[in-house]
Amino acid sequence: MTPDRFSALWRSLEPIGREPGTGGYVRYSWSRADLATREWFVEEALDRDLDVETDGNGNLWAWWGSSDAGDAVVTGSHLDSVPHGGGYDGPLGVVSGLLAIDLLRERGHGEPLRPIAVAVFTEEEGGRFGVPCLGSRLLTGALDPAKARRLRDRDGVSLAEAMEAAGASSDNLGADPSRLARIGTFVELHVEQGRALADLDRPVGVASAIWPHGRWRFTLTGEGNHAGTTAMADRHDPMLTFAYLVLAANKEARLADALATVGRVAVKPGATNAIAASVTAWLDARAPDQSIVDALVDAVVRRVAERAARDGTSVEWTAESLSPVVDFDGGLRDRLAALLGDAPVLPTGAGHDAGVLAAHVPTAMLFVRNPTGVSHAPAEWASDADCAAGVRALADVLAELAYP
Ligand code: HGY
Ligand code: MN
Ligand code: MN
Ligand code: MN
Repeated sequence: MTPDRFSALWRSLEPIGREPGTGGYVRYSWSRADLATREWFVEEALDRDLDVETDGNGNLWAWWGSSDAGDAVVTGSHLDSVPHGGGYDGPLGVVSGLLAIDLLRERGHGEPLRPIAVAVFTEEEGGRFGVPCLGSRLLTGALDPAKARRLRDRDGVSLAEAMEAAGASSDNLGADPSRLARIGTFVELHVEQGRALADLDRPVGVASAIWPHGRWRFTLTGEGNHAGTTAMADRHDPMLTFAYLVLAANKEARLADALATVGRVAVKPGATNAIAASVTAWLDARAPDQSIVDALVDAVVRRVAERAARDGTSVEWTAESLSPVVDFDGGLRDRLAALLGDAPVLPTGAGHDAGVLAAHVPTAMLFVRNPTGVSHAPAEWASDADCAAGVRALADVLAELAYP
């Protein structure tokens, strides 16, 4: 597997959903760009004589070999992006899965004793409907399908309406135990979202754990009024409370050696000449340990409530999605690290479908070096040479697991 071989397949996917100018990606689930990436995947899978299925949750599965023994070796990742995100987060795992099958065949491997599948999980980023790992959470029963059906995007379109508009039925959303039972192991290859491999000067690593993390929605309510006729002393401006929320999250995270981000905000009415009536803000909090996340959120809520009392505003908050810590299967992790020439073993603060699957099947993750360390932004990058090394590593892992 050469860098050019990797690049040839990569370049066929790369332009889909990329914004001219910024180079960022907008690939929201069930959008036109998403449908184009789905079409790309199905075509590439059929070109490889893989059996392609779309499950009731909209996840795609491309199978090499079939058996009901429940020992399938599944790889893959996701194709959706955060708004204006990078191009490698997700797609690298999907492209690498397809190329790893090519490489196994070139090495002379016939149909695997344990079926191999490349999976594409839908709405991993939660970029459109707000709940990350939507497809894998529905598959595993971690998310109530009725609640999922009602999730709405920024334009008020529900998941059910978006699926139907895309020609997909939302009637079969929900846990799929028989499909889950087919999976023996899940191995997700992903671009590293950090610089650990760059600092170690290694192209491929193995994940040890995913930090616990969650998303909280804060609704700050004040009094809308005219910007030109309301004295400063008479205002109850939720933007002040919002500014304090951002500062409190930042301060508490630094104190706790944790990570807190307020990356999304919605202001109503959102007029230049009107004092905001309400502000909705989303907090993303992460740390190596659940108790640190809990303490951080408690401290932020407490400080914002105190500030709201001073501003004459009110604050309501709710947890939108929580991902507990994931310690990957140590046996599988150590076996793969050894198989890959004592590859570095490292934790990640990013969430993944592998984190959801890990509660049900032995799961591992491979990381590919990202020299910029940047992710969820257009600067996210991996070299063709490192991506080709990732494909070779994934093929070694699939050979180890699917040809016992
Ligand atoms: O948010 C995350 O960590 C993941 O990239 N969805
Ligand atoms: Mn991501
Ligand atoms: Mn990802
Ligand atoms: Mn006016």
